[in-house]
Order: sequence, then structure tokens, then C-alpha cells
Amino acid sequence: MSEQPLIKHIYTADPSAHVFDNKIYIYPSHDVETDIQDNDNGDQYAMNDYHVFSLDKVGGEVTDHGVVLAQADVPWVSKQLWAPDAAFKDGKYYLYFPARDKEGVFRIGVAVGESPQGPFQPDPEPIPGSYSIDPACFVDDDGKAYLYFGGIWGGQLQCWTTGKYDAKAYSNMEASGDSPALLPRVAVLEDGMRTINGDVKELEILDVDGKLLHSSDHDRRFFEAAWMHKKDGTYYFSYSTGDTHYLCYATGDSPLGPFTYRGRILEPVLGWTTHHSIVEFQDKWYLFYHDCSLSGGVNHLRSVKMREIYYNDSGEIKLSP
Ligand code: FUB
Repeated sequence: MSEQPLIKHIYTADPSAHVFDNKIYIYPSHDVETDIQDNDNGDQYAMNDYHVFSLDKVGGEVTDHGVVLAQADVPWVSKQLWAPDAAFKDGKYYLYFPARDKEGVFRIGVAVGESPQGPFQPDPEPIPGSYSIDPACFVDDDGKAYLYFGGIWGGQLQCWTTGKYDAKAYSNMEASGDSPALLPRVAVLEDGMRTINGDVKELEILDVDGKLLHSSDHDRRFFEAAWMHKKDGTYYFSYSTGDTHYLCYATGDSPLGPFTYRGRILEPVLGWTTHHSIVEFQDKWYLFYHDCSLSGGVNHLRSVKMREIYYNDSGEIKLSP
């Protein structure tokens, strides 16, 4: 693909883009150099802070607003500040971020700010009841906020099938054969945006026959990188298939699902991971994603890119008009 990295002075990944105050704000991971070798655990993704970026217009200059939250500021975190997201509600901005706690278990934290460019003040504990990785916060037109999250393999979702963390389940990275795939999670957030209202639920992704996707279906089943957007009243849940390296999407009539698999958004890029967001800006739709072209293919040194996307009359996502 011909798109150029938006940010070249540091490595960035997992871009969550939002439009606040008529600007595009990007909340990415901040990739760093490490001697840790690549493994299925994802130990090589050893990030320890977040920057926020903004641009006034597509093709315009990208402003780096600097470090808005660092590992040292969050008492419960031991390492690995992975893919974040941000939201706005009732005059405040919220940064959601996954990290390993002192026991090595991934949890999701929240930090609050007065401005979309941060800084963000973290809560001293992770969000009660949260787990795994890759939070994505979606605020619906009625003001109700939802937190989507989860990731298998290094993201530890396979350890949470009973509702409690089971370290022994880690090596069963996913169910085998014809059993249903592990599902992403969704939680309704309380009005204060820092706690979960009720139970965390599984978000069903079905095939056209109404059956849950199977764990052997690596080309379509959920792996990580949840994102939700809404267009013309339809909810679009998109995600990465991980080891097959696709960005896929499914659509539904409710933010709580069920969702029906619709297809691929992006084919594999250079690098193992693929992670994205989709946002509308000035009546056009954009896909933010990352690849490893700037680092020459180093898996843990990624760079954020963007490109316009399109919808056909059936609401299918297309890369060209
Ligand atoms: O950036 C670390 C992890 O890699 C993210 O949490 C995943 O989505 C993958 O992009």
C-alpha cells in the first residue's frame, strides 16, 4: 500500500482515532526498542507510555502533544501499556488502556483529562471487573457508553472463560476444532465512565446462517483489536484475526450484538499485528491502521497510517469507491 506513516519521529501502533473539536485526535500505542525476542506472549511489545497526536485536516501536519500518561504514574501497572482508546462524555475526556498488573494479569485502566490532548490522571486501580486487552469505548447517540475489549493468546482472554482468572488456561490459547471461538467482551459503562454497570457480556459474532464462528476458522474468528462505529443506524464491530492478519467486520442492530460477519476491511500488512480504528471526519470515512514499513519489518516497531474508506449501497466497507 502506498500510504506513508503519519508519525515518523517515534514508533506508534494500534491507532484509535476520534474527532473532537473538529480535529482528528489519534490515541496510539507508543512502540519502543527492546532486546526481547518475538514470542506468542507478545513480550516484545514492551511499551511504557502514551502520546496523543492531532491533525486539523487530512494531509495536514500532525502535532505530537507529548507524553500524556506514563507507566510510572499508574500504581497498579507492572508493564506493557498496550492499545488504548479515548472517549468524551459530559465535558471530560477518558483514556482507557490495558496493562499488566503486579501479578502479570492484563487489566484495563482509565485516566481522566480536561482536554482531548491530555494529560490524563489515572485511577489508582484498574476498572473493577475488567480484564484482557484492547479496550475500545463507544458512546452511542443516546449518550450510553460501551467498553469493548479482549484478546486471545498473549491477551489472556482464554484465562477468563469462568469469569475468574485461570492461569492454567493460558496455554489453551483457543479452543480447538469445531467449538465456538472465544468471543470479545462488552460492558456498559456507568455514567461516570470509570466503572462497569452490570455484568461483562460476550459479544456474539455469527455467520450468515446465525451460527457462532468456530475457533478453527482463523480467517474470520475474533483475535483482538475491537472497534465499534455506527453508520446510518447500523453498528459495525471490527477486529483483527491475529494469526491470519486480517481486519474484519461484522454488523448488527444493537451495540450489544449479535453481529453478523460481513467481510474483510484490510488484507495483511507488513508485520505480525494488525489493529485499526474507523472514524468519520468532514463527511468522509477513514481507516487508521499500522504496519512495520518504517522499521523495515520489525514486528514491535510499528507506524500509524490512514486511508479513506467507502461504503457501497449495501453498507459494505470498501477500500475504493
Ligand atoms: O500493541 C500491542 C498489541 O499488539 C495490541 O494490544 C494488539 O492489538 C496488537 O496490535
